[in-house]
Amino acid sequence: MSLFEDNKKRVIDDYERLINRKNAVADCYNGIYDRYVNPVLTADHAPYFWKYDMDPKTNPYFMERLGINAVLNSGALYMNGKYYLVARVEGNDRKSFFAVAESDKPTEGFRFHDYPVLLPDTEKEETNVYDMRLTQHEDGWIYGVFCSESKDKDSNDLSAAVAQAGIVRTKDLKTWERLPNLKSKSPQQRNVVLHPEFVDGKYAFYTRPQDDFIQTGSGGGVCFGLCEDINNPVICTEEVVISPRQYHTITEVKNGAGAVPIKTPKGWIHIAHGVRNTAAGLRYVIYVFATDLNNPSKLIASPSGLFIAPHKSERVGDVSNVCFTNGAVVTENNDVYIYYASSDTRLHVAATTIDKLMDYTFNTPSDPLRSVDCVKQRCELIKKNLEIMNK
Ligand code: M1P
Repeated sequence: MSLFEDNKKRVIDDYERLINRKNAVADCYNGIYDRYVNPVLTADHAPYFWKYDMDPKTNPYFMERLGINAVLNSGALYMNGKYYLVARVEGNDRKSFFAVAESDKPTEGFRFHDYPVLLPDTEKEETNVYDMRLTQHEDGWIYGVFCSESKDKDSNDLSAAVAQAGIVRTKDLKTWERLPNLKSKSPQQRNVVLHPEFVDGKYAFYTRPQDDFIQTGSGGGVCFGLCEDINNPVICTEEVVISPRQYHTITEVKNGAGAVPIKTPKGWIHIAHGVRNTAAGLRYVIYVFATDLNNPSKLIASPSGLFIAPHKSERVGDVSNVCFTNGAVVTENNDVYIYYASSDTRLHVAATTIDKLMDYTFNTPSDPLRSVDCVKQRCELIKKNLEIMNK
């Protein structure tokens, strides 16, 4: 065999082995969810024909021409018995794009469609796109809300950027119609999520107003606002804070909506992310809160602290110490799969059920916000347990 054929065979064999690899529950227990041993998507899941020129005349060494650096933050959908992920795929050139991967199983076997998503090019200043949240809305469309990033032309800083919420919609995850970017009072928006139901007859968005591209500044946390017309999307109400940033908590520096909220008999469960600062840089973890079924802007439960943090090798990657989610699905059996990325590098899954998620959300005590009260809270648990254990 020629060098070209040798290398091609190796690459194709490795790819097929990876896609067909079985996954298993990882050996770490908390009773809340199961982690899995292998990530569900990595840079190596990008098809070889996205990266290599397969023509021996123009690529005699079978060399990567357009490499993929990372596959991460993914919107998720469960539809007609199939699991769909719309992942953020980042090329070696640092530009991200969206691509749909699908599988018959929630925890393994994800294979990308032949072509990435071709977004209609309606925002001419847009340089980068990432982190799509997929909402199956009661109006019949599947909406994708994502970060649309462009250079901040008013700043002398070369890396200054503006983040806005881009909106697309589809019925089949193949053809995408682009709507105008969402308008709100905030100069910057990221981590915007569309609520799946009308609220007071209007479209409802979870927003994250921020003064700057990175710093939220005066932005108080995850907000909620309504929009009359999705074809001309403007937040027409005050953006009210529903999950505030708080001093000395996991949301001190910033937070942001994650997966589309999950409807349960007790309320809407939100799986979001919170960010704190450390001497080693920002630490991103996933946390949970719940809002009222009839008034999704009203916070009704706030379990204490983090829900998922980067674990073992998840801690290390392009942006280390990051755990981030923008997609979760619920099956007809009330199984819940939460797709989360680690360290802006690869995508994992955590599996739980609606019952467990409700138990966690509504029966985990909230953060008393001071060490002295946290230790009292823990002592009450210890006392109760020792009484049971010593009976
Ligand atoms: O690098 C960590 C995350 O940073 C951003 O989140 P936030 O807007 O809350 O800072 C996002 O760009 C996200 O993609 C990224 O994973």
